[in-house]
Amino acid sequence: TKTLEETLREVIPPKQEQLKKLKAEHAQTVVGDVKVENIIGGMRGIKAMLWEASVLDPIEGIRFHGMSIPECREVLPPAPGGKEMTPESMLWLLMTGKVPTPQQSQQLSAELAEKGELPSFVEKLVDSFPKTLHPMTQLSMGVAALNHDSAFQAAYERGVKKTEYWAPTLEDCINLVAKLPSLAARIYRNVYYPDRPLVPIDRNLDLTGNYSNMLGFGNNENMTEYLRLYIALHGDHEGGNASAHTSHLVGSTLADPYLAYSAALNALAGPLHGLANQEVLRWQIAMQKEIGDTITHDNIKEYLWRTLKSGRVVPGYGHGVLRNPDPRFVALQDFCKTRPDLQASPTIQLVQQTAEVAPEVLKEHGKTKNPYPNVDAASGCVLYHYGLTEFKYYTVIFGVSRALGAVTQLVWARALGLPIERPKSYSMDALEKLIKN
Ligand code: AMX
Repeated sequence: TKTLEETLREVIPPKQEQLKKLKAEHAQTVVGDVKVENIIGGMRGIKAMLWEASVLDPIEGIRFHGMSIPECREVLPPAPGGKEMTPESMLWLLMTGKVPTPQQSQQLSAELAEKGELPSFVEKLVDSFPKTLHPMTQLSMGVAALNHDSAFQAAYERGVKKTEYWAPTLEDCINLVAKLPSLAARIYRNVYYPDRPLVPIDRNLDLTGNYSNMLGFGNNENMTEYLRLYIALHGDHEGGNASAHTSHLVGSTLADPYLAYSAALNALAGPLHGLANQEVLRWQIAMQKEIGDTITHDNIKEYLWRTLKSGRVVPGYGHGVLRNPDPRFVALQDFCKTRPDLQASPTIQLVQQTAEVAPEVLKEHGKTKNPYPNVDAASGCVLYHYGLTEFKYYTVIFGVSRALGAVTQLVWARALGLPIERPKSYSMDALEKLIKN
């Protein structure tokens, strides 16, 4: 059976041809226009990036190489003994556009386990951080430091040809994905359980099996399965979101994948983006405390209005592109619906009931273009129920996941020879001049 690199060697040339043809035949074809509102509105709506692995439809949600989330859950291989698609299977799909065989997926798991250990200087670096340093800052710094051993950087210094850039980039990307669980789990242990012994990588486990084990949930197969689904689902959300775009932008300078992804993690750490999952749980728990045991739609509604009237956003609702409930939210809810223990959890019930009430309240409030839940509305409550109650850590799990899409793009950007990013900006005066002409 073919390895990931061998499969990529087959799929890259036809894509290179496709791009050549697009350039030759359509370089001047207009596919949209730019309005002043796009320029002052965070570039929203401008079609301005090439991103191969996934496309986000405002109504349907994300598709990975054309496949919806339910389709992926159906066909992507699970871990041995499990049911949920694994992040390795998703990575294979994102990178190659093909569904891996169970054997290929397991082969990739074995490669990741083999490469999963951290260099000792990174372990020492992470161990030296104060416990009070946010886990996302720790993750970003740890990832940046991994560039010490970058294969791309070494190849670039040797003067490797541009057409060969993608292969050492792939090597770095696989190493990065492999090392993220050890790094992320070390941060968790250092910050919250400094007396616990560190758990070594088990070569017989998949990436998430090891991550769950290192976090201390190895004997809870439901939690491990949830993490597999969570990490596979959050892997990619097309290119324009802040973390993915940051990784692509930094990578377009030919900075190595560790530097590019470290930058992406800093974008993910903002409360309007990945940090929202930490905020959702904090907000739901505060609601739970205030409302007490008798949860009704009316008292949830009242709490929602209080949040909005105090000038805050409702975390976990709204989206830059989506105009419907997020299918990732639906998939996580679906996971809960099949498990009676989760259905009985008061926190999960509160999250579900909030999702029944919030869209109407947000519509009445009349500001957000999308009153429906996004993935972050649901992702934290299951972690909380299974005992991972430290919300400040939640975005780190998102950070372990988002690497799947980011590294895929780094490999493809180099395989396709995409240039350094450089959009045009205007001052307001220059914009007014442009309008007058
Ligand atoms: N609660 C209250 N107000 C909201 C809102 C929410 N959940 N979502 C949007 N709005 C407000 C905006 O703040 C904005 O108000 P303003 O005109 O006073 O500035 C107005 O509605 C219009 O915003 P929009 O065009 O609908 O959204 P956007 O594209 O500018 O922003 C997002 C998208 C996600 C940042 C925004 O919906 C938000 O802040 N949501 C809450 C935080 C959150 O859940 N983020 C996670 C998103 C998913 C992810 O990246 N992980």
